Amino acid sequence: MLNRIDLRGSATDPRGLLPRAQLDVAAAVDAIRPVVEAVREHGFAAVREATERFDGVRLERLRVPTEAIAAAVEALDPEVRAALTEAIARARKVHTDQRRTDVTTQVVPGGTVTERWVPVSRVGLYVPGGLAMYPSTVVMNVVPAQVAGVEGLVITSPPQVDNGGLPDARVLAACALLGVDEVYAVGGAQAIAMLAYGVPGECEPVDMITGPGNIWVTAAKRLLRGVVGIDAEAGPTEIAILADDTADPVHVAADLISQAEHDPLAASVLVTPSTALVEAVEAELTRQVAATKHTGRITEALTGPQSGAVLVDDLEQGLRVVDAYAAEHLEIQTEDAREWAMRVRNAGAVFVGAWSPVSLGDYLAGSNHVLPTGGCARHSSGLSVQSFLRGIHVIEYGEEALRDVAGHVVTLATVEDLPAHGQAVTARFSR
Ligand code: HSO
Ligand code: ZN
Repeated sequence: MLNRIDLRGSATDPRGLLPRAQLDVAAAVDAIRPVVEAVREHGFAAVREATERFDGVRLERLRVPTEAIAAAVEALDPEVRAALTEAIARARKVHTDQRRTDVTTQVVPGGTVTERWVPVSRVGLYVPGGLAMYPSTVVMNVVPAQVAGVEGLVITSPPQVDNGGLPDARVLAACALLGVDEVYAVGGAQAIAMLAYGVPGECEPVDMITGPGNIWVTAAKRLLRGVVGIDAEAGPTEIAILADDTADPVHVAADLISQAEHDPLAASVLVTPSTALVEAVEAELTRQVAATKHTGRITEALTGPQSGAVLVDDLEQGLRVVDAYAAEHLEIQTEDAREWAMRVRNAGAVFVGAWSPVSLGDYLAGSNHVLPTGGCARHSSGLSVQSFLRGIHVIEYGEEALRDVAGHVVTLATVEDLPAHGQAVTARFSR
């Protein structure tokens, strides 16, 4: 089922070895530009017109009444409620421990620099409403923002015809469980424009937008980057597994399938020195794929050019391969898995050993599941408390401390031909 890539005996750079799906976001930007412009110029009328056209819903108000949010959690299946509640509690526990503290450095006596971590004031979270409607993603975006101390947290999600023009009931329920009550029934590019520019009388503009979305949403975020802060552009999900003979093929196959379930463009990659494991995993894939629900899109993902089984000489070469690939999710299913995991340099998140599957991390490990895709793990991290904080340097020098260093300031100002910079210091001492 998987493409075979044999790198044994090869010294070539493994980068670019597995193709990654490319979406044409640039073309989509041109398509959504008029919608974004209309929202900026005409506000409510334009959001309403776009919503009628794209979602088939005529909105009287953009904001969801708070009673509807409360009603959604009342109607939620108790088992779903218990699972979401536990997911929220675990994510809160982990993210709370990870909040950074302010650091003050005494540079010289009488001269300090403090780094203050200050939350973004107002954040908009986009929650998709179609195939990829995930209450767990609401949790993964809202929890770090709340732990960071974001005060204005708003959620927007497309209105559903079958939910009386409100967003999906599970999304509303997740909002209620997280204590978010500012929710809008708006989706697509018009939602991103609403958040970025605001809609007079309906929605105040936000400072930053996070959350996944389809290509139109991604295009609108790209267009409005700069007007507002934007999180990373999420591509199709990816799992890489570094495994040796000690790995259980049943686990390996199940985990490759689990992320392939998201999308026909999802990538599932096995990296191993063991031909026996590849054969055993192939047999398991055939058996398990036939027995699971979304056989069609899983088969498409597993057989696509973005997925494969990579044979390597040994785990050292395997480590170089997974580092070059920089997967969103990396599982280590080897002997001494922890040691290998600690040597990984590029991955969105690393899952260690037989009992830490990616799907645990998707929901209940306590870690965040919003992670860099498309090789962005080489330079970026997943969503965290840090994503919602800005480090502001606070500089506080006294007279003597400034006097002591004044000569150096003047020297550097002169060398850059910016004498007024130097004079701003010397003027303080020349009277
Ligand atoms: N694996 C996805 C997140 C997710 N899985 C949501 C299930 N629901 C991207 O990390
Ligand atoms: Zn997932």
